Amino acid sequence: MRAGTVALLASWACRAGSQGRGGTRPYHVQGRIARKKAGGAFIRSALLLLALASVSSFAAPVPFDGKTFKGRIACSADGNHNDEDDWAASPVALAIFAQCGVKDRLVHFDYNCILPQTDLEWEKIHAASVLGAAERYGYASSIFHDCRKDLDGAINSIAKAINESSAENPLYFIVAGPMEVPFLGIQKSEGEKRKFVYCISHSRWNDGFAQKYTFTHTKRSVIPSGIKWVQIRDQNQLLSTSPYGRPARPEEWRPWHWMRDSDDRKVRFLWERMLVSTRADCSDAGMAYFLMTGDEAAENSKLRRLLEEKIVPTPIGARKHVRLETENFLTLEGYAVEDRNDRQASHRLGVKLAEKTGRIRTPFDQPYAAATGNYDVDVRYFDEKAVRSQFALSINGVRQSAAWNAPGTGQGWTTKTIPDVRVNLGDEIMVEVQTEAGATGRLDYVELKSREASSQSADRKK
Ligand SMILES: [Ca+2]
Ligand SMILES: [Ca+2]
Repeated sequence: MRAGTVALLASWACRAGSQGRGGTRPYHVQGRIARKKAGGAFIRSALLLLALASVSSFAAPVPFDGKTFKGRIACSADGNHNDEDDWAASPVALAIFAQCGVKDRLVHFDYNCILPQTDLEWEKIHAASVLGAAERYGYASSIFHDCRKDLDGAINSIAKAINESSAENPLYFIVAGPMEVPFLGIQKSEGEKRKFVYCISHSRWNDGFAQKYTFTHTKRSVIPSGIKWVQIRDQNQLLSTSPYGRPARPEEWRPWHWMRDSDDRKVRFLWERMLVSTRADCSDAGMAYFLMTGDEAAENSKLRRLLEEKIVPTPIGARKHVRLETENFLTLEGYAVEDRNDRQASHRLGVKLAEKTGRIRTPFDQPYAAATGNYDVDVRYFDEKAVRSQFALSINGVRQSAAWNAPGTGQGWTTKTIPDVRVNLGDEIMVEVQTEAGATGRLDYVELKSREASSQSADRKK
């Protein structure tokens, strides 16, 4: 199902006049313009604009092309309670940036960011990890902030980094701890700068949804303010070789022996910090690897290639699959985030109706995504027994298929695929729901799956 050609042209015409990726885009207006001005002259001028516009002006936000990093990087890590894994993950993340040659792009790094509880000994050990890696890999010490010693410094540093952002100089903010400190920094920043900030997360814990802690804020405290949320897959699956809650066993250490046996003292330091953590887990560093590559599947061998063999990976350009968690949509209308720790739901989070009807909307603005692409779009929704719900997907206000009904057979999470949907960066993705009384209209995610191998390779060359 293809968006109307005219709407598409109008969309392109509007985009050509906008001020780059971060410009305000009148999503709904685009559809209306399309319908009103579908005359030949308009189409001709739209085609002309399309022809004249350089491809690069719509280029995908590819933060790193293997040589140059476009924008800046900030990180917030915990490590002072709950899990020792950041004692290893923080140094590995710093090693990844340094080995990619972008350490001057890191403008903020706060650590020990769990505020409700702490452990003084853990704070010291994590500080030794962070500052030890900073010294060995040659970072400026002024960008590092211990949240337990200088919370104001951490908050002011985040706000400063955000305030210096623009469409040409975005901030990629890796969230490797809960949301309290990032929230305080974001709250202190200038509101109109937040749309140039991409928060990257891979876990519901970091998103602020923890069972054993009472956090005041979650990612929803910042998403409606215009922060872009980038949820990559759970990095524990590939980068943690021992489970949470107990020390690693000998066979679980084995995959990391290349660190132990390295000729590079900096790499041996990473091994030492992993040993100290007792956990064979640097999963939060997977977000740093993603930021350098667009690859959501960082694994041991890829880290070895970069950190030990010093081979900088070629970024993938545009991701073939981009999953947008519904809980991260910019605008929830009649909807609220639902945290019932549902292991069947992606990231164990979703949204459900707070009213009888509702819709969720978000601009498609993700790093390592094609500027324009044709996708099969999965919408994952919940089928409830004996209750009817109807769902519909729209791009820029244009329906992409007939609305579909949940079967009402109680089969639970169900995926509807809408084939061949054209989506440009900046387009608004919307899911609308109508239900009978008592239905929840649960939604888990919307996933864009590229159909275009040819355009993927074209994007890779950019
Ligand atoms: Ca962490
Ligand atoms: Ca979800």
